Amino acid sequence: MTNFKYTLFLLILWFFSPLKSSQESLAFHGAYTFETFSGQRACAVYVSIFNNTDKDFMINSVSADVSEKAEIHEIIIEKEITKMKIMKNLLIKSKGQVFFQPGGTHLMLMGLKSQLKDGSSFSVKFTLDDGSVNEVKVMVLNKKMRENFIE
Ligand SMILES: [Cu+2]
Repeated sequence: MTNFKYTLFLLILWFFSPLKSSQESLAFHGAYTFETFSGQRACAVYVSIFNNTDKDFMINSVSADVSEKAEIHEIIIEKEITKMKIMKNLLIKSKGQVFFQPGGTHLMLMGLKSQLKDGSSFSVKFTLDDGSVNEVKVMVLNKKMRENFIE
């Protein structure tokens, strides 16, 4: 049942996040986060990034309209302790892809300006090394969906 729900969920996510038709830049797909509780100051955003172009792209900075700060974090394990480490930039090679997902690389929003409600959405901007900006819509999901992602 859980698997079915998960598959269905991915299909829905896919449906609501059309790929950019232009192959000139990176394609961002299915960006989501989970609703926050009142007073929560940070949250993680997950997204799949595809580079179908013939050149490499570097993500140099990220910003969100709902937070004061946005950073790309990777998860590292140091002396058996899991830590988040900031990535100053992220290279996405030609024909490559990067998946931001729970337990792995993610986008961290810090200094949330308001509570993120289930069913709402907001935008995140990824600035690339060629100076272009990709605006990506992030869907806010019910916390209960989380159990389908983390085993
Ligand atoms: Cu983080």
